[in-house]
Amino acid sequence: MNKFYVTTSIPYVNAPPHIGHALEFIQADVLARFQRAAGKDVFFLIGADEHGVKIARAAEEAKKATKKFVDENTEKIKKLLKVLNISNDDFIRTTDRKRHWPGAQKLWFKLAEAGDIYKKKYKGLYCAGHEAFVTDKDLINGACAIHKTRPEMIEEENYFFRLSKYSKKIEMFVKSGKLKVSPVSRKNEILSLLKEGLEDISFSRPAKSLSWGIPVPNDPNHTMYVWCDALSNYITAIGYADGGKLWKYWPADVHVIGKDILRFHAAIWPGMLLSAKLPPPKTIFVHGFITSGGEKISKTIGNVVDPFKVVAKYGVDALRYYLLREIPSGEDGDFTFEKFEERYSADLAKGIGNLTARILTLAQKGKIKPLKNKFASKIAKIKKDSAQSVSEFKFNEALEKIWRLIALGDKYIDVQKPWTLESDSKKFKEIIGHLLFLLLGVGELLIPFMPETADKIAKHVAKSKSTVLFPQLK
Ligand code: ME8
Repeated sequence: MNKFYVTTSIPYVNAPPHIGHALEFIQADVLARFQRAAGKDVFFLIGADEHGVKIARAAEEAKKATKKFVDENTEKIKKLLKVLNISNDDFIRTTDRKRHWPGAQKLWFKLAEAGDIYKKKYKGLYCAGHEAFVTDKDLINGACAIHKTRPEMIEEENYFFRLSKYSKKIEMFVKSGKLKVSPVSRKNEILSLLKEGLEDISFSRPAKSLSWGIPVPNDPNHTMYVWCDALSNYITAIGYADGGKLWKYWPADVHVIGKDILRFHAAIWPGMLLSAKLPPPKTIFVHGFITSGGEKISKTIGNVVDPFKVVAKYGVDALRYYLLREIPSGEDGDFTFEKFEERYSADLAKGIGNLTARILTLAQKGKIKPLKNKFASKIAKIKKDSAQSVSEFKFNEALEKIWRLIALGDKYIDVQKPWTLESDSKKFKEIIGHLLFLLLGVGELLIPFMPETADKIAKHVAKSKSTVLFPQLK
């Protein structure tokens, strides 16, 4: 099987995309680029979650027509993908009536056919932030622990999905690794939930309280629950409704998601797939949350980090590097401009930037070809080790290993002092030849992480022309 299908979650478009979304896009992009470079037939999907109470309300508050409001915010996601140099092959919107609606409705039919959809009167607390019913466990002093807002008491007749029926099977999938959940801490978290047994979940809302969504097939008085609509994006985008050449990509090899939506992906989604007689995704990789100065990122606190501004000031690869290197990929991590500038200065300007400039400035002095023998085995070893880290989703470790090669290059120059030699001497050419080979190796290793830098290195080595990859900060 030479295919590799990777997805990110689809952000809600109630607000412009933030640094947390950037992290997720970049992590998934590393996986896609890594597998492409390894020769896999990659399909990389991103999208936008455009339905639900939260979005309809945000549009109202902005005094905009809902469609116009979601169009604008989705455009911002697409713009961010460009700015971050994300190599997604496709983009699915849940308001897409050609691809997404028919697929989501077909899935509903399949669940109904399996006898897994039924109607029930229900009374519960609904948190619009979660787009889910919550229980007392989710509340602190009556307010949602995550969103800090009071959930609404709702009593209505809804369609339910018989998730309870699949609880044991999903547990088996996760336990056995047929559905791998990474890191292991998240696997344990979901297993403890599965051990308690899953309850059936509400799968629709009356159209009078939620009209911004996909109508339930054959019952326009009901709108599909936003999570049922959203999760199905992973299959509707690749032609679930009517087959076609993209369908070969299912099951997904990796869903990249954040820790707050683990339950939806590792419990509800496999349940839906089981009911529809489709295989589960192979792996769910769960990243942590980015805080800003140690606090949850929030408009009220005023610590929102705008990824567009960071890229405009420091360049795309500086942001990619920071998010991949400083945030331990499966855990929470912090963003501050102070830390960002520290990393930038030490690892980029003085690290890879300086090494590249030193080598290429010296290489300009003569027509020097990269020489393979000295560093080849070291590079091969780091390639293998960093690939292992990527396969475990440990992007920070992979980069740390690649930076060892940079340190090795620096040390070699300092010891050999090539600037003390005649530039047409054999020794000089040899030393610089080894260094050029090392630099090419670094560049190649960086392709998935910092594609623009990797490209610049390859081009400048080919032309023997010096360059400033990361200018010193003023
Ligand atoms: O959950 N740091 O959308 P969303 C890191 N539409 N990641 C963060 C983050 C932070 N501070 N805040 C959010 C949704 N995320 C649904 C998904 S998928 C079928 C539907 C992550 O915009 C979050 O964990 O609230 C999730 O993976 C992604 O951003 C989108 O979050």
